[in-house]
Amino acid sequence: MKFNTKTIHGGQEPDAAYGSVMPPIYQTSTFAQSTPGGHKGYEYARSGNPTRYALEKSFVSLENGTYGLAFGSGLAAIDAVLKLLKPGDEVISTNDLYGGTYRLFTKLFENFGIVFHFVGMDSVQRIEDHINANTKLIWVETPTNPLLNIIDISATAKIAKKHKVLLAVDSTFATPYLQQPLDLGADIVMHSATKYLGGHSDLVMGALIVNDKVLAERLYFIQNASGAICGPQDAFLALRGIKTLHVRMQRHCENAKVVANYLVNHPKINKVYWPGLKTHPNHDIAKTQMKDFGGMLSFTTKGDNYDEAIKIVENLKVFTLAESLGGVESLAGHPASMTHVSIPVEERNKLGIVDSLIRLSVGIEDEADLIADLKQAIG
Ligand code: P1T
Repeated sequence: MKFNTKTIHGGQEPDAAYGSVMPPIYQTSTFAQSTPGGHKGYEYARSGNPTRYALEKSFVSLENGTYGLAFGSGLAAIDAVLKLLKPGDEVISTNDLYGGTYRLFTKLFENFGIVFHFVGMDSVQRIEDHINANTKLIWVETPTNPLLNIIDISATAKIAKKHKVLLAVDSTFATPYLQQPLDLGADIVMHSATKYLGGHSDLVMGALIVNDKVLAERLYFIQNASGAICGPQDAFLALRGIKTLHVRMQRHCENAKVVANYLVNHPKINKVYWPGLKTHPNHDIAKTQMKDFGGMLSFTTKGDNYDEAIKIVENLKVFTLAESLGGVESLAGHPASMTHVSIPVEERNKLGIVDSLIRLSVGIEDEADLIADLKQAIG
């Protein structure tokens, strides 16, 4: 089945009871048993729910995986991966990544004795240089949030395999429409389904997809033991959102290209971060591992100051100033004071997450309205 058919039919067939084309919302916490253990596949809804299972089958189909798990948020999914580890284990993580992931790693898991190395992953050699006998996990976010760096998944997977270390890829910005990390050698692909998979800014959810049975069983055990599942209503909404993933993503990419080209030629704009630009340092890797370049971009102004950036995001009218991304509507954010505030300021400045950085999640509105809005806001 091709990708554009999988979004609609992948892992789905009409419901066995009445032929309902959309999976019913099984709004229940428990399932009747005829005798202890005598049930129809489900016993308690933390352990499993048919609506959630339908969504997990869809995830698996989209990522060319074998096992899928749906969580109550993207961070709950990341939390489950980190619970595979023990005190003393070491993680090599992308240095430019979502502030909430950084916060989870440094403010929670460091307390449990996990050691993190935040590394610029533009050099695969740099990743290998940090591997030692305690290294258990390489955590890659690509494209990165908010600077849109692209990390070579295949090259990283080769190193992970050579050293028998797990490779997990947060593929939230790409979605399975643009890249499929398991096919490139990753062991775990993770999504904040809150974003493009849901696609309508109406739910919070996370996903993990893997191929290895033992790894899937360990993650399922963690999910069931810790309990960070998503509810059946949200599973239904995500399934509905996924049905248009391919058409939405195509349009997100087209609109982002128009916006990126507009900003590149704007006299007040300094840097534009979008992997589709030929001047982007990782453009060639993006071209090989992604189908298109995505709907996320960031930029700085020549004025390069906090007040100017804040004025621009406040002036926007079609773009809504808000955290999050990946919905049909365009959003603007100021990473230094919003999504990445958990990263220490010296670290942010070193990475390029400066006070003048503005991040756009380019939606699927008419491109002329988006450009007109940017024009009036930037001046
Ligand atoms: O918000 P949640 O569903 O828990 O997902 C966390 C997360 C994980 N990974 C990436 C790459 C993300 O961007 C996020 C969430 N990001 C935002 C809310 C944001 O505005 O960047």
